[in-house]
Amino acid sequence: MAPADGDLLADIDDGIAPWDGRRVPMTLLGGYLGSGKTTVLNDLLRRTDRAIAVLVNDVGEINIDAALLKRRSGDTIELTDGCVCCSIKDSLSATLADLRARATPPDHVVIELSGVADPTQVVPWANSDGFRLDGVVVLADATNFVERLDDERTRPLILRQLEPADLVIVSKSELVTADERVAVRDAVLAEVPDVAIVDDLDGSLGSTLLDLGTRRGRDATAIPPPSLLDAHTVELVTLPRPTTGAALMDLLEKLPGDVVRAKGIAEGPDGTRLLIQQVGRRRRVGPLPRAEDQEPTDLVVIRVARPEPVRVGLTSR
Ligand SMILES: Nc1nc2c(ncn2[C@@H]2O[C@H](COP(=O)(O)OP(=O)(O)OP(=O)(O)O)[C@@H](O)[C@H]2O)c(=O)[nH]1
Ligand SMILES: [Mg+2]
Ligand SMILES: [Zn+2]
Repeated sequence: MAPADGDLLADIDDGIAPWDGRRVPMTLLGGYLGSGKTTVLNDLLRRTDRAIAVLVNDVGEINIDAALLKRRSGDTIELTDGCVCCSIKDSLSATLADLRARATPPDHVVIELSGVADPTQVVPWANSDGFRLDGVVVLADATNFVERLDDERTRPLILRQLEPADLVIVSKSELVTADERVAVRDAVLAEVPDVAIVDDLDGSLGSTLLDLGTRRGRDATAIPPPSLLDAHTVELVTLPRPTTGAALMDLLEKLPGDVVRAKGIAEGPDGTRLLIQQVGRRRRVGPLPRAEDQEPTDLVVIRVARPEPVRVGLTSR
């Protein structure tokens, strides 16, 4: 049942309180494309024995993150091909209904939001029957946060991601200077003065995600439906099979300069798997451990849309 336009609460709260009224805490993990959400979530799953149900939202047609998380958690649910805060809210409702139908509740639910999601839009689901919001954790990528905040195309989204945060994790702090680290902190605190903030030096702060006990109510209905996904274009690039790390680096070099995020799993020599990660201009191609489980994928390429779309000769489909 699709909600009417702008009627955010129409399809939540099915009216059946599951699990004898117990409410499972839910963490919303947000932050811009490539900021480190999956990395910190993987770290959490590595460190805990708790039965955590993980919902992971990738805006592309293929869910690379789910492949990366499945290695850690048996309970990973994919929300794919759209953004969970706007274009695929129905999928989220259906997924939560499936969880409610389970005889045994998970200990905790973590949703990795898409990199273009506004967490506030998802808060009503986190407080729907059977669940309660535990916290909103937002990643700020130290290598590009100030740049994204200053860029008028990405600033509105960055602000909407920051506003509801209970905790901001400044990721990739080890890649910047101490002065730059301070600049990121200052920039965050200038926008949300009262927020808790921690520096993550190596993606190892997973255990800070849980049990925050959120600090305030958030009025999602007061916020207009977002068009943040619309501000980005998602394309798929077919990768040669098999290929090599060097060939992939070459391909990444040739992508347009306005690519903000690219990721995919390629078939390397001898059936190995190569994980491709690009965030802004920073790119890495490396072997994917436990590769036998993962099918190769196309390369998901996300760009900030411009008023006049530029055709760049990507073989998208
Ligand atoms: N050096 C360093 N690299 C990091 C850190 N956190 C994440 N990365 C790298 O940044 C890239 C993107 O990380 P992800 O965890 O996939 O980011 P994400 O926010 O889940 O990305 P999307 O889901 O696509 O929005 C990967 O290559 C990570 O290895 C960190 O703290 N330090
Ligand atoms: Mg991710
Ligand atoms: Zn959205």
